[in-house]
Amino acid sequence: MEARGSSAPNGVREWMGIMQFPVATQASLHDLLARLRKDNRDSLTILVLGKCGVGKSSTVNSIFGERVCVVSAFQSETIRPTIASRTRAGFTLNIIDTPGLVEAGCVSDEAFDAIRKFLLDRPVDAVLYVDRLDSYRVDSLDHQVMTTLTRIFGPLLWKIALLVLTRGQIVPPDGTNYSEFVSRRTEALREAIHQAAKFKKSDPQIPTVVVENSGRCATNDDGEKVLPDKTVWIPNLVRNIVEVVTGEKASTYTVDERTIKGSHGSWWPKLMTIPLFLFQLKVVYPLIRAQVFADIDEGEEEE
Ligand SMILES: Nc1nc2c(ncn2[C@@H]2O[C@H](COP(=O)(O)OP(=O)(O)OP(=O)(O)O)[C@@H](O)[C@H]2O)c(=O)[nH]1
Ligand SMILES: [Mg+2]
Repeated sequence: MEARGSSAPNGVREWMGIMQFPVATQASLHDLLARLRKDNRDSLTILVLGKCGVGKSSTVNSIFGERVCVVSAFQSETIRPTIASRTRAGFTLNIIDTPGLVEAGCVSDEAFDAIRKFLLDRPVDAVLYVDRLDSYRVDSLDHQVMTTLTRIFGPLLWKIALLVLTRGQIVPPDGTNYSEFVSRRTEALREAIHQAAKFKKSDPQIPTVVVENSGRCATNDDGEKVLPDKTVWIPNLVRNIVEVVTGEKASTYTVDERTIKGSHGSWWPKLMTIPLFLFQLKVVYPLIRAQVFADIDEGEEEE
């Protein structure tokens, strides 16, 4: 049987970064790769999306275990979509890092355009929608970003998406319990996504994973990076991605010509042109015609 998943580009570099993970993390990752191979997949393509500076590139680097993307605290370093690929034991992992979806306080049309063009004919197996855990509000800009994602890429994008919350090592304000803080932030973002994605009430919630990309992330006795609630987050993130990919709802998302031309989801304005044309033909045109003939008759009578 032919292997499933998006194809690997030629000349892909060996995934050396995996070897710098502690042995326990490496073992978990190898188990997960084996699960994918069992599902007859020899490659995986992950798309990373989110606002500026939320930690998209840092998360890509954390997954690969090496610096494949430029990261900066002070300016947008990711100016166009880029794909990084690494191969390990016959399996290829491709991750597409993208520019921030917000520019100067507004949704960046330029970023959306660049992403949809980049995605043409590049099937995506899973999407990471990245935001910060240490933000307290879901504001109108968040809603705009999510709604624009749905409008441009279609609701299917969210069906293969995971919500990834960076800066997982925070100390919640006002003595709030860590788990409670994570739940409240997660719920607020999930609700906004649920609305923007036009999910039904019965649709499952988007899976959520907390990560900590800082080099100063706490570790457990095995040297694995852990969150304040002791979750070993790198295998947890990859496990969630594997579940999205192998789950019942799994589907490889492709941006087609229709999406590129910007017509996704906007069929109704076109449909509206038909009654408008008929209205002009049957009502406006006869009225104008009658008025013109009336004017001509009037002119002739005056002569
Ligand atoms: N403490 C901490 N800092 C993080 C984390 N993730 C990212 N950062 C920092 O946040 C800043 C922005 O990170 P990037 O990875 O460049 O963010 P980005 O979303 O790729 O940014 P753009 O490409 O500009 O949209 C950098 O200073 C990172 O070191 C995290 O989990 N914890
Ligand atoms: Mg970046």
